[in-house]
Amino acid sequence: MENSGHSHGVFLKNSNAMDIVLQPAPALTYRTIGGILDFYIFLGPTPDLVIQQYTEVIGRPFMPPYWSLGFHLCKYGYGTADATFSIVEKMRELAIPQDVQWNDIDSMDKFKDFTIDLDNFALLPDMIDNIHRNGQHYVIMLDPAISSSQPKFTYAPFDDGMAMDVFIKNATDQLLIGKVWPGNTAFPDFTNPVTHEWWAKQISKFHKLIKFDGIWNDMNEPSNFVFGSIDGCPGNNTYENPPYLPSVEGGALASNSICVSAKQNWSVHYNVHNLYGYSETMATHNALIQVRSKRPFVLSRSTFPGSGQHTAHWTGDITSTWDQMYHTIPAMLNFNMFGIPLVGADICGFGGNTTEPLCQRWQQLGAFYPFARNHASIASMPQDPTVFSKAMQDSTRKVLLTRYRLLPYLYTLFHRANRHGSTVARPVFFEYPSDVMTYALDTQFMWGEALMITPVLNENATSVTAYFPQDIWYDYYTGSVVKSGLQKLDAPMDTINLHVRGGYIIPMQYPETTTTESRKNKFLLLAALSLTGEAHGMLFWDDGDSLDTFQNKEYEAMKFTASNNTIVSEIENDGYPGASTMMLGQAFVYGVKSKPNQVIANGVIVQYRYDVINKCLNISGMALPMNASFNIAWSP
Ligand code: MIG
Repeated sequence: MENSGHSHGVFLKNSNAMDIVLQPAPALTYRTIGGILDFYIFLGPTPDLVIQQYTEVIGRPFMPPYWSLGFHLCKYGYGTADATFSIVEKMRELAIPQDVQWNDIDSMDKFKDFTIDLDNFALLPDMIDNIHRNGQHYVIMLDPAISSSQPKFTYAPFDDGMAMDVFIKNATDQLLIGKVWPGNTAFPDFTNPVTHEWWAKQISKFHKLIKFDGIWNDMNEPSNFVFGSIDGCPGNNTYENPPYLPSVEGGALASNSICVSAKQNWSVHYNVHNLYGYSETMATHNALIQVRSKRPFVLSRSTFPGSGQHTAHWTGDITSTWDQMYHTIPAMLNFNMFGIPLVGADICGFGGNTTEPLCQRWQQLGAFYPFARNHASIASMPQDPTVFSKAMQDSTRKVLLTRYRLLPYLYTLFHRANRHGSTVARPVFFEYPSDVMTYALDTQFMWGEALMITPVLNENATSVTAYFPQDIWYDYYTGSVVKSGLQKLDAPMDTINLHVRGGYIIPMQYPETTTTESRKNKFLLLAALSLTGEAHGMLFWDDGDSLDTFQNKEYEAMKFTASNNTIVSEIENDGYPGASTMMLGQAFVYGVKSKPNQVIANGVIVQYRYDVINKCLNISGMALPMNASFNIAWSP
């Protein structure tokens, strides 16, 4: 941000190890130990334009499948398919929304990729069938390191990989062997096109066994339990011992990873270490397309500029503390600026044990992570919503239903990220670049232009102080107006504060406990009027799962405009094959100054209620086809 309120961006495109030091000057010093000095300057001048320009260079984020915007549950160490499934069932019984169930490495046979532990997870295929029959989805983990020390012909992924020559070699051209979960392992070189073929082949074979929908790429820094390799790394080697060493973890480049003198197709590992996860998720993304012929979902721990084209991201192993929960907000906002908008942290924390109040508040915050997954370590107590009190379950159901209701808005934001590179979850200053009070605000954030989210981040708090930039703001739930400036808001345990910005129209849909079901429901509009009685918004909609719906024009795109006591829609593209089932059932208009005498939708008188205290109009009982323009007018 410049003092003028304008902004710009600077990007050094370089994959080598580097220090970036913030100087008091103020200035940044980059010290990179290799590669090309490719600098880009993005002139903005708005923060949003800076990110649009940056993502034009690095690649725009992929369009996520609709189901991946639902709520995900995972834990390392469920132990059995039964134990996993009982949670899915309990979630259904309690009617708490869940779209996706995951398993971690404990579902594998001795932690080997592409295997199932038949003693404990033999029922996995049945569970996945059931999950699919209920309109839900399932994600597996694939670590990059491939077990290398079993007898020949007992583990095809390794044998095939040897035959196809996909594994990374050390400086003297022998197979580089490290140690990860399965024991001794080889590391696929995902910068080699042949490796992509091999990876897709393994994924396709495994998919015949279990019908997973998405893939989780962990340990892809790449992470290694031994230094460099089981034989260490060459001693007097300039790559391993460069003249300058940035302040890397463990005091050596190969620490917790593989030897940087190792050889890859793109270059020596020294140059492409930071692209390991990037290249792996490229391969995983493309393999999923080949295998499922649907929009892929990949989650990766390691990322690089441009990874947003192929993968979602989570922020790794955080602990279950109030302080770490707070830090997930800047992390999520950073990754939106990095062009990886589908990002979230492990809801309720990964390591350590959560408490019920922490998890309750974290479920509320996490319902507004673009990627919303509750995940915990093997040593942590179970922390899915089903294990807590009824009050906690009720508030989690409530906030997840709110998320599901808002998904058409979120999905539209993802479409805009995909087409133009804008952020989805964004810092408040992105919308108010001339208001310096917003610059350091990291305890609240926005979805797009229109929705302000203010979570509770402190234990025992039942109120929260929020900053509202100069504008007109409505309470999302009631439509009551909140004044600009610092405001103390009530925040009872069962509620997260949400506010809608005047001038915007938010498309919504009646929620169900899966997106498969909610997608069948009618839509709603929330029009938050500006002081002059105007508002606008848009909706992007398609089947949520097919590839390239935008390119093939198989989508609906429409604009909504409110002015002169009327909301009209305008169709920009009418190509979604299911468009005739899209109906508008209800519209809320916030900021209507007086009670209307009548409301007419497409020429017909419709029911409405007017809240004189909050000045809100609630127009219900409609069924307006959304694939044609409609018109809702209230007489003043
Ligand atoms: O060495 O697969 O960040 O989410 O549960 C730890 C087990 C490996 C680290 C991931 C975490 C995952 C865990 N993994």
